[in-house]
Amino acid sequence: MKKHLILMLVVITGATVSIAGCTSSSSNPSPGPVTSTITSTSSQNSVAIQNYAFNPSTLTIQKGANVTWKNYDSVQHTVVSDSSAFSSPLLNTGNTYTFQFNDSGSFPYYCSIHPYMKGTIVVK
Ligand SMILES: [Cu+2]
Repeated sequence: MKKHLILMLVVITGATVSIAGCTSSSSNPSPGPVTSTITSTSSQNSVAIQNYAFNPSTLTIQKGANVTWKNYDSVQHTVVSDSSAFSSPLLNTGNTYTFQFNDSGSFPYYCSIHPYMKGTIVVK
């Protein structure tokens, strides 16, 4: 009788864990408990500046998340928003620039030194 009860408890606990695991993995790709929208601020989104181009050229992120650009070229670049929402200083080789997006929308940007270099951050 007692053995039966323990076995049932194990089965129930196992089922609960697997359901919780499914739910969190499908709604949020990052590990850890799903508490609020704040979780997206900790996610690392990066754009490489390489060969006179932004890679990826279009990046979709969650509202409140950071984006970090890193210059891999041997020349200086900048990251300047079309709408002046953000603007980096001159980035030397290996330098990074990080901006937090607290407003949703589409944010096209370019390099002020090479205006043909274009990218877009989409904030959902
Ligand atoms: Cu440039």
